[in-house]
Amino acid sequence: MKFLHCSDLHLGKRPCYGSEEFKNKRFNDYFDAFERIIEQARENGAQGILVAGDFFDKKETHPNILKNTENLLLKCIDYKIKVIVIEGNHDLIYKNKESESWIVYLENENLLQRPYIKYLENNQREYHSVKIGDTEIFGLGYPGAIVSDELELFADYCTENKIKNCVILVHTALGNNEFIGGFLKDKSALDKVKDFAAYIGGGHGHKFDSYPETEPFFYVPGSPEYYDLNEDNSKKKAIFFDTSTKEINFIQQNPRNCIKKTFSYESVNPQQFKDDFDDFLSSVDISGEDIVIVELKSDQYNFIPDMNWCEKRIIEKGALYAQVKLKRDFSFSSSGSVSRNSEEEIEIEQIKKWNIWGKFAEETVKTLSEMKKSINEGQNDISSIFDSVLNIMLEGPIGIV
Ligand SMILES: [Mn+2]
Repeated sequence: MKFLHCSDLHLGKRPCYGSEEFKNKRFNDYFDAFERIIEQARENGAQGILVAGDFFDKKETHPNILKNTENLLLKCIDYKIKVIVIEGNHDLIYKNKESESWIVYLENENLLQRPYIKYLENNQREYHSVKIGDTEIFGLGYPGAIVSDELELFADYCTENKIKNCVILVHTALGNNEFIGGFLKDKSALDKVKDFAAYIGGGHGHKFDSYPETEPFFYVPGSPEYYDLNEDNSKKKAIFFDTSTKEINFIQQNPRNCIKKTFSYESVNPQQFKDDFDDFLSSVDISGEDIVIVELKSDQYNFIPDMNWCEKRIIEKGALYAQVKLKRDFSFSSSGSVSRNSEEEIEIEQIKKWNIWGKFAEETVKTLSEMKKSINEGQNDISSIFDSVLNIMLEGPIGIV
C-alpha cells in the first residue's frame, strides 16, 4: 500500500490578530495546505492519506470549517484516496463523548476512516484498526504523558495477535516539551513496537523528525502550514511510503511566505531610528501575500523604538501582516555593577521574592512566556500550560495529558 503521511493540519485555525484580510487568508491557508497534500498524494499514486492527529484546530467547529473540510474529503473520494485520521490533542474528544466529535461525524458520513482504541474496564483495550489493501493501520490517538505505556501495551497486543508489518499512527513526537506535554522523552519506547510495524507515523511536533538516526521507522512530518510563525519552514514535509517496496520519499511543504529579518540599530534618536528603519525596509522585497517578522536588535538600553510605527510601516510597504519584536541583550558587565541578560532574567529575579512561586521562579517565567505566546497565536485554552507549572511544582517536570 502506498500512502502519504501528514499531520497537524489544524483545519479551522484563524488568527485573532492582524487585519480582516490577513485573518481570512490565514483561515484559508490551512485548507490550501491540505489540498496540496491531496494533490501530492494523487501525483504519487498514494491509496491513502494518513493524518496523525490535530486534523482540526479545535474540538468545536463552524459551518464553513465543516463545509471546506467535507469538500476536500469529497475530492479524495473522487481521486479514490482513502483518508485515515486519528485525533490529536487539539481535536481530542474524551471517552464516552464520541458523539460530540466532528471526526466521528465525518467517519459516520463515510468521508474518512478512524483507527482508534476502545478503553474497556480493568485497563483493557480494544484496538479498532482500518485496512487499506492488506495493510492494517492502527491508531493510538493522543496518549499524552502515558505514550510509553501505550506503546508497550500495544506491543503486547501485537505479540499475542501475531501482528506483522502494520502501520501505527500516534500523536506524539520526540522530545521533552513539558509545556505542551505528550512528547516522547524516552525514544526507546518506540523500539518496543518496531518489530510489528512497517511504519510508525507520529505528529504533535510541528517540525520534521525521525527515529532512529540510521534506518528510521518513526517519522513526524511537521505541520504543513505555520501553526506558530516561529516554526522552521524547511522542516515541513509529507512522507510518502510504500509498505511493499519500503520506498520512502519526503515531500517538502510550502507554507505562506514568511520573511524573517533582523534590524540592528545604533541610533537612539527617534527620527534617526525611523530613517534608518526605512532604509532597511527599502532593501526588503515585500509582496501583498507576505508575512514579515522583524527583530530589532541593539545594545542601546535607554531608547525603546516605536514598534507599532514599525509594523505600520511594513504594512504600508504592502505586507499582509507585520510583527516587530524587540530583542535586547542587557549586559552591563563592563560596569561590573549590574548583570542582566534578558527580560526573562529580570522577571525571574522579581518572582524569586514571591512566597510560594519564588521557589519555581524559572518555571513560572517560562510558563508565563508560553502562555503569552499561545494567546498571541490565538489559542485561548491555556489551562494545559498552567497545569504544567502546577505539575512541576508538585512533582517535578512531567508531561501533561
Ligand atoms: Mn498540533
